[in-house]
Amino acid sequence: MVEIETLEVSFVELPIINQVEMEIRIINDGEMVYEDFYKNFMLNNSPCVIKNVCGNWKAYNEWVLNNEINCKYFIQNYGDYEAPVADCEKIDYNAQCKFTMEVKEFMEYLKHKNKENLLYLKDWHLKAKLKQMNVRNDFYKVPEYFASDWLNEYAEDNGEDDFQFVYIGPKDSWTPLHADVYTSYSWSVNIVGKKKWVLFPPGEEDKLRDSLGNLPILFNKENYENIRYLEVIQERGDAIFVPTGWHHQVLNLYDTISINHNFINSCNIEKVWNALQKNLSDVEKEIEEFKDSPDCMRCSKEVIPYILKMLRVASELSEESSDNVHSLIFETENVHRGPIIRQVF
Ligand SMILES: O=C(O)CCC(=O)C(=O)O
Ligand SMILES: [Fe+2]
Repeated sequence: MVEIETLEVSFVELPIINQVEMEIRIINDGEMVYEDFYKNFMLNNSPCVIKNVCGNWKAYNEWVLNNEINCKYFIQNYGDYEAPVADCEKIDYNAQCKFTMEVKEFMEYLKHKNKENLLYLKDWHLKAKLKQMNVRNDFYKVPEYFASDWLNEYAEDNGEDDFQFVYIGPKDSWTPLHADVYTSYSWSVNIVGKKKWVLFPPGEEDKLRDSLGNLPILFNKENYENIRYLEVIQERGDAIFVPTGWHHQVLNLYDTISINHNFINSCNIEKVWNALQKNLSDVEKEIEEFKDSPDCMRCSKEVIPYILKMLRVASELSEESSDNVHSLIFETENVHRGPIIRQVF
């Protein structure tokens, strides 16, 4: 075991995202010490791919048979659970329509070669569900680079919905262009299959907005010029780190399962706080416009709980971060991560 103070921190050279030739860094799990990952990717808010993070996960070994989704396993173990499903071909207000399905029903759908529709099981809180059912839920382990996670700790401590999901989609299913909840970081690991990610550095998405300020549901490079973005192929066993405020869209190139978390820690807390405040004032402006319309009641019913939740999360998180976020960086990480950081080194 190495003392933290004695570690030498070596910086890797990073691509400069203000130049057009952006490229994504690809590293092997364990190849970089935590501090370097922390500084080069989390503090720097740069994306990266980490190879081979999940070889020993139960999910990696039991959910996959002959390099394909082991539908039988899901039917036998989780068949009666309900999961949220998006219909990638039914779009309403610039979002995919969502409903719930029993997992066994979804697996039967997945087995069909000629599918009539394109369904994507996503945002499934499987880990929380198994915990609630008192069933073993150790089907994966958070990669150590992503272990500092105030958002899910907050959710757990307060008995709220967590931000830990399973995604299962057939070839060609997709996720629209978006930035993550509260502009948090996300990580995502491919248990089986392959995804194509398109990632935009913060602010670049503004070039995609229409005259009303709306973003397209999907970015099509044919329709734009001079947009800086990264295209990344994520293979089986790879993790991708999506930094704060980077818009992204995702396409499943094969039948794919992934596990992902949203997370916030000392590196992005300030950005998240600023984004939440901006979000809040945008929503206030929108409400102002609707104030006298007949839709106002419906609108406020939907929007107000959302604002309240944002405010609550923001204030709890900022309390934890104190006035000077930067002074906490790294010291906070070391204290906060406690036993975890010791495992890393
Ligand atoms: O895999 C997907 O379809 C979307 C995942 C995503 O948006 C994320 O991990 O932030
Ligand atoms: Fe996302």
